[in-house]
Amino acid sequence: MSKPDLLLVAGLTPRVVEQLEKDFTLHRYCDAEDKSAFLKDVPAGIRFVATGGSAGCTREIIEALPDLEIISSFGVGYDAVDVDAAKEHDVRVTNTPDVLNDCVAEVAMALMLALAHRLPEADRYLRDGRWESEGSFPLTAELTGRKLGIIGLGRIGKTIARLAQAFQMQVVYHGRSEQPHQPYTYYSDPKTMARDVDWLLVIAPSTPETQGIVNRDVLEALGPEGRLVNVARGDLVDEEVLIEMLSSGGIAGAALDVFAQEPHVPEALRKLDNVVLLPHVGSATHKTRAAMGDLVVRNLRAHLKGDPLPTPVA
Ligand code: 8YV
Repeated sequence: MSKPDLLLVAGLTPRVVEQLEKDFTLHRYCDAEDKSAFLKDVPAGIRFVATGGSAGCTREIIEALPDLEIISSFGVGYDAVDVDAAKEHDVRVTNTPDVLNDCVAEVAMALMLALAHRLPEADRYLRDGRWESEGSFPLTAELTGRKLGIIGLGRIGKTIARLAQAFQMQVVYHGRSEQPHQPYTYYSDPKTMARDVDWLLVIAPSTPETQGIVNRDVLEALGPEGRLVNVARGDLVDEEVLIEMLSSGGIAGAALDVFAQEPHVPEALRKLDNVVLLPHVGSATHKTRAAMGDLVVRNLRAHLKGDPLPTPVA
C-alpha cells in the first residue's frame, strides 16, 4: 500500500524526518524556492502537514489542501499556524506541550542568573586579560530574596515559579485570570505587578491579547532597578521601547531568548552591556528536542490510525 502524502512546511530535525518517512511520503515545501508553484503542484488529497518554529502554516497553505485533516506543529507555541483558517476548514492542530517545561524553565533561570551576576561579561573580562590588568570584576546582584513577577503562569510558568522558589524568590503572577489553588499572588494588571517586582519574566503564548503586553507603561513601572526576562515570543515586548529604556537606564537589564524579527537582533541591542542575549535556545537540548519531535510524529500516527490525538490544541 502506498504511504499517505504529507506536506513538510518547516525543516524539522533529521530524527523527525526519518520517523515520518516510515509512514508518509514527504513533500518538502520547506525547501521549495517558489512556494506558490510548489503548492500548485503537490499531489491532490494531502491530509497531513508537519510544521514548526516560525515557519508559517498560513491560510494559503491550508486552503491549497482541500483534504487537509491535521497540522502537527513542533513547539508548544503554535502562533505560526493560522488556527482560525484551520478551524474554518475542520483541520485539527497539535503542538508539543509539557515535554519542554523543565528545559525552558532551566534556561529562564540560567538567563536570570547570568544577568544578575553578569556572568557573560565576567567571562569576557577574564578572557580579555582584564582580571590581571585591572583587578577584580565589579560587584553584582543576586536572585535570593528578590521578587519575581511572571506573565503567563501556564505549564512552563509554573515550573519556573518552582525553581525560583528554590532560589528563595517571592513569586507573583499576571495572566488572563486568577488561577485557583496557586500559592502565588495574582495581579490582574501587568503594570501594577511590574511596579512591585524586581524581575519581570514573560512566558505567555503570543496571542492578539498578549502581543505588546510589555509596553512603555509596564517597563516604566518596572523601573531603573528592574530586570526583564523574555522566554516566550519577541512580539510580547515592545522591542524599540525596551532598547530605549535599557540605553537610558530606565530599566536595569534584560535577558532575552526571543526577538521580534528572529533571527535578526537589532544592532542597538547587541551593543548594550546590560543584556544577555540567546538565539532562541529555550528548548534546544538533545533530550527535549527529541521528545518534542517524537510528539509531532505520535500525533500524526495517532490521526492516521484513527486514535485520539495525544496533544491537540484547545
Ligand atoms: C522552539 C518554542 O524553539 O516550543 C516553542 O514554542 O518556541 C521553542 O521550543 C521552537 O518551536 C523552534 O522550533
